[in-house]
Amino acid sequence: VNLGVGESLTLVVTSDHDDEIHAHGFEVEGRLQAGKPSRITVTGSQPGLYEVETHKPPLRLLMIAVR
Ligand SMILES: [Cu+2]
Repeated sequence: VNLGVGESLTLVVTSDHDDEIHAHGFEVEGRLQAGKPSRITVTGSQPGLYEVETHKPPLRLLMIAVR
């Protein structure tokens, strides 16, 4: 996913188990409750390539390229 500096992106994520979602580089974290959609919003600031992952277990969901 590409994101311009100053642009925002909202992700809606539904997990089948309780988990945490973490957008590295943006330092945005959210709690995922089994079966319930959760949303996090990130805003591009520093150009780079950043990972969005869950923690239980560690799972890469997507990469965000800020340009
Ligand atoms: Cu993390």
